Amino acid sequence: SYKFWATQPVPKFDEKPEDSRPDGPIKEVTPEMVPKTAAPLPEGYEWCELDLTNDEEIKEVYKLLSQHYVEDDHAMFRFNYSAVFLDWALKSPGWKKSWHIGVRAKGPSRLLVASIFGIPIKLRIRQNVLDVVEINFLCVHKKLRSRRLAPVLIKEITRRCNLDGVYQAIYTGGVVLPTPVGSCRYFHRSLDWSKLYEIGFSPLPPNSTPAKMIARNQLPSNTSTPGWRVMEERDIEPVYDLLSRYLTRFELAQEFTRDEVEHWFINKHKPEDQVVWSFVAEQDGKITDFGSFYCLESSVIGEMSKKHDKIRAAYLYYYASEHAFNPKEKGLKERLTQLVQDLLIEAKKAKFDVFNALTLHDNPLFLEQLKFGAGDGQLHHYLYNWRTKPISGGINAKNQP
Ligand code: YNC
Ligand code: MG
Repeated sequence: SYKFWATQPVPKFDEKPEDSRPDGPIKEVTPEMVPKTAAPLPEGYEWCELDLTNDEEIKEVYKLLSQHYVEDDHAMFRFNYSAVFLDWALKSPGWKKSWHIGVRAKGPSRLLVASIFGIPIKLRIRQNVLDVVEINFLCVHKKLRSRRLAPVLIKEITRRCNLDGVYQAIYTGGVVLPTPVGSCRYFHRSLDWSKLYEIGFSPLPPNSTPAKMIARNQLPSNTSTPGWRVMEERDIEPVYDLLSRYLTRFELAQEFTRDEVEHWFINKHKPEDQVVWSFVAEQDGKITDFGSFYCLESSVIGEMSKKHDKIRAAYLYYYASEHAFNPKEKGLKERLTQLVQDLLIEAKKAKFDVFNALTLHDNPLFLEQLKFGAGDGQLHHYLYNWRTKPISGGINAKNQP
């Protein structure tokens, strides 16, 4: 099996970690050998570039993904990335239209039936900093599944990145492919337990009652981190400085520019369209802490959709604290627990139903104490055309299909 992936520059499952070749590309690409044109598609379909500066085209991508993108294993929920989210996620600094690829049906409908997207980022993998493409939103219409279209899309985005001198990629997925560089699990923290119970997301544990579960998930009404407030434009530089230093703790992490900090963390939308929420703690004029989450709804698609049609989920995004560097301060575990509790309080205030986090970065320090429970979803992280030993923590937290 893995007929396609066996042909690609990714590690085989049986490559031993003790086989300690130095970090580096698996395959050298000769620029002259990169094809100048796209491979053909099956009869009746054609390639297109998606123009995300055009609201109509964003809506087409929204429609494809809202009907055909990732579902949970039991087909109860499907991610419902909003048009505003897609605009934010795909038009980050340095974005290129040529890395926003679609497949359309020929003929008058020109229906969008498949997509794959890349954005450029700088990624540090241990001691190496690389210009890579972050791949996301690979999607094929349900009626075109199992026709080997996905490999064609993957090869086409690879070709275009190679033409631009980019030879490595990072991507994530719930499916097991050769070979994860790291794997983590989703954890969930109920904010509206009753709603989550009604749609079959949260179980009622034996020996508990709904009243007990609601009480257990109560949060304080006020935040407790000293100097806590919404992040503003004037905080971009200090957050950039703090986050950059914080991310050096990890073996695999994105290297942000100042403009990326602005793009990813400053909300530019009206309240009903808000995608990202960011907060800082300021003490004596200094930013000591930073934390953020983003909004990603899921559609309820099974029987339960009669009760509620959407789950409003907040996903823990990046955070950083000076307490990681200052041994005189209170411990990092205690501080992060307080900071993320404040994010939970803010998410509750912003009417989220659930707060999700992965077991990466420093998250294992606070998940249990803050009453997150393990979900059944896994998320695997992959590198394309780069050999390195598996990584235990510290992975790019944003890329979550
Ligand atoms: C997947 N998620 O194993 P083998 S995540 C990569 N990522 O190949 P077909 C995947 N490969 O086993 P279908 C994959 N899922 O023969 C399947 N595959 O080697 C592999 N779902 O292709 C699979 N979105 O077209 C097999 O399958 C081959 O019709 C089979 O299409 C797959 O965005 C898919 O989960 C996922 O829309 C498009 O099921 C479809 O089933 C679908 O016959 C719902 O494909 C939505 C969904 C995936 C979300 C994501 C990250 C994608 C990363 C792609 C890899 C990028 C590599 C780097 C490229 C740039 C390099 C440079 C420079
Ligand atoms: Mg297919």
